[in-house]
Amino acid sequence: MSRTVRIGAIDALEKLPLWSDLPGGRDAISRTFVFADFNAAFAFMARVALKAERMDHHPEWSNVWNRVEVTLTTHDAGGVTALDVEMAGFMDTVAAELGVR
Ligand code: H2B
Repeated sequence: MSRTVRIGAIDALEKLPLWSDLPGGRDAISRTFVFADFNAAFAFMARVALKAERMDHHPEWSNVWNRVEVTLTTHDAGGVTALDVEMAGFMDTVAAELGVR
């Protein structure tokens, strides 16, 4: 069962100017974070991981050295929900604190 109502990427992106929708029709939002080095990128991931566990809402992401590529969608709902907007906003805040480029 959906934990929350699907709002869709278009509505979500109105609140998230640094995020994009995905090509190919999947209802999800993405952002690539580039930090000074691996230490900052991994600090970002560590802080987000704790938040994800608290929310029971987990990003799809990959990391190569100073770069973290993130896709957010709510699997239970089959698309973007308020949970993704909350997580994206949290990521933006943490990334800014860690000096994202
Ligand atoms: N994360 C995301 N992004 N979407 C989900 O639907 C989701 C999740 N569901 N994390 C949670 C875990 C679910 O698998 C557990 C069983 O609540």
